[in-house]
Amino acid sequence: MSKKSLLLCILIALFSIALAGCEPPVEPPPPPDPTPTVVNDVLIFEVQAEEFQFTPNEFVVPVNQPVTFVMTSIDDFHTFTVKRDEADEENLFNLQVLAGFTDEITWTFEETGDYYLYCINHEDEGMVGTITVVEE
Ligand SMILES: [Cu+2]
Repeated sequence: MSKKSLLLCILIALFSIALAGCEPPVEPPPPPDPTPTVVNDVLIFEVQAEEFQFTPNEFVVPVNQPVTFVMTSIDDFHTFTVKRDEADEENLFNLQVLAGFTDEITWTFEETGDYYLYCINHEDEGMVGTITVVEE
C-alpha cells in the first residue's frame, strides 16, 4: 500500500468516526414534571407511559377536586385504568392511549383513600401505580 492510499484510508476512517459522532442522540423525551398544574380549578397531571411503567406512578389528589390525567404513550398501547381497590372487578375509568399518542381524562374522586392504577395490557409486567385521595 502506498503512502498516499494509506493516508486516504486513515482520512476515510477518521471521517466516518466524525460522522458517527454527529448523529443526533436518540433520547426519550424527559419525564413529565410530577407537580400538577392548575387550569380553571382543575389539577392537571402529565403522565408518561413506557414499557412497563407510568411516570410518575404515584399521585396525591384532593377529594372532590376535578383532576385531569394527560397521558402520552411512548412505545405501545397502554391504558391508564383506575379501580377503587385492586380486588374490584369494575374499573372507575379506563383511558386508552396508542403508541405515540396523548389523550386525557378528567375525574373527580369522591372518597378518600388509595386507588389502584394499572395498565390493562401490562399489569402483569408491574405497570401499576397508586392514586391517593386526601382531604383538602
Ligand atoms: Cu402498558
